[in-house]
Amino acid sequence: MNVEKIMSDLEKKHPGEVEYLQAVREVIETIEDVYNENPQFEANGIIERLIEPDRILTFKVPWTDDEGKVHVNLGYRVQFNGAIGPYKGGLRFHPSVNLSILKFLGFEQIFKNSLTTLPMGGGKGGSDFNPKGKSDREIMRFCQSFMMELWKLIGPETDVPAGDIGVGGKEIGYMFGMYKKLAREHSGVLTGKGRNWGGSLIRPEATGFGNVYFAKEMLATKGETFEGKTVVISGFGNVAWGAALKVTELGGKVVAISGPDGYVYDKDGISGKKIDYMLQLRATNEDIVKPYSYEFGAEFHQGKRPWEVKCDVALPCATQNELGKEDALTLVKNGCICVSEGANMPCTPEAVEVFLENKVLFGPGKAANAGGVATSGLEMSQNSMKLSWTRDEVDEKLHRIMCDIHEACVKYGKDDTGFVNYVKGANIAGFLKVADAMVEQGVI
Ligand code: NDP
Ligand code: 2IT
Repeated sequence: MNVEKIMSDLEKKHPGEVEYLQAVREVIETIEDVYNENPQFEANGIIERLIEPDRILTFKVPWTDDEGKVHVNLGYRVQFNGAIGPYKGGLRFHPSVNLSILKFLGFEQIFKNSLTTLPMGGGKGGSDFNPKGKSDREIMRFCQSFMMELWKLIGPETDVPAGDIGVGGKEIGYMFGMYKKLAREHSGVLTGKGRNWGGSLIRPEATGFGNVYFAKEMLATKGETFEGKTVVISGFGNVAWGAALKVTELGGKVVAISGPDGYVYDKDGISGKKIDYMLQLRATNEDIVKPYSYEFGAEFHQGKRPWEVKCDVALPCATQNELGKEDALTLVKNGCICVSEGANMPCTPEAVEVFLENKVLFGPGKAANAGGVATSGLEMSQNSMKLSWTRDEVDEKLHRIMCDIHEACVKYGKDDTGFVNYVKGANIAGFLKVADAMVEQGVI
């Protein structure tokens, strides 16, 4: 494989799709050796077939606001690769959404889903719709309009979307309602459903829990635990709150958490009812973290990112490319020993390089945040069997899966000095399973 040739051809075909090109480059650079050692991959054009999505659906989503004004957003579904199972991946509603972002997310999802050990292909979708400041009825009308197009492409054995940024239980509910009406079936077509209509326990907190389980395994390779560790988390969404809960449960102290308005530093730790309070703030759609500082006497740092806070462990859980080289250097200087990505691709390639050079335990998103989609996979299993597992059963399976993912990363990422490059490990382990399946299924 010639990495530079592949990248320059791809760039010519898709100019300006920076996030997508960034994600592809990271994977192909790390799998190059394994690819070249297996001539059947080149003979079957695996890389050329893997880096282009199977198909992309683009559609308009018209909806009417509470004042009667008509709006038009763009909707997408990228079905990237279905070699090991039905397409599976979230839907993102955020004004920044474009095809480059959804293609990067769909591409990452292929390897992440492969790592979970469950039979799921990779996909992603969403819209540039901004749910912030919208009423419930506006969100409902948008979700219904979105599903009136999307339903033709998805199904419990074809493509199973879920949540991501801006899409939580409420949006999944509205979309499921419309799918059910159009398809005339009550099935596991979406995950992250409500508990009473097919949802799985633990799914809302699964990504955050899984991220902390993964970090726990990384720390254990150095004889360390979360007990007494200082932790900093970015974002305050679905992923961040699950991570904050689990860190606290394992004896760590979350001292900073960020929202769109800046970050709070609370030396006493953000736990228990303080997390409940932040969840309430989030539900109001207002500034997220500033009121926290009044309520609990914590410091508020307007418009700043939390990476300047001294910590042992950093968990970036907001969005892509939110932690750059300077942030990474600051974290290293302050003694941070572990970074585990709750978000997808939150660290820039330059930041990742800093962590690897300084032998920081670095868990890439496609391994470290796979707990969310893994629990979606467990939801699909429960739907197929028409039964539901207890909280403990789901949590135990999630924990096992995260340990297995860690083991796979170590298997393929450990070098002669004993250092584990989890980026390389995750990419190779995720890739091999998909590539073997593609070879076995022929050129399609
Ligand atoms: P939420 O919408 O619940 O929260 C996202 C948080 O990130 C919010 O605080 C949001 O602030 C902030 N954010 C979003 N976009 C941007 C941006 N462009 N710039 C700065 N801040 C931003 O989403 P989730 O918690 O579900 O997702 C967070 C991350 O985790 C994403 O990268 C997602 O892909 C990833 N992930 C999610 C999984 C899931 O199951 N939900 C599973 C695996 C990964 P604001 O509202 O102001 O934009
Ligand atoms: O990025 C992700 O893995 C998710 N948003 C979850 C996808 C899913 O299908 O549960």
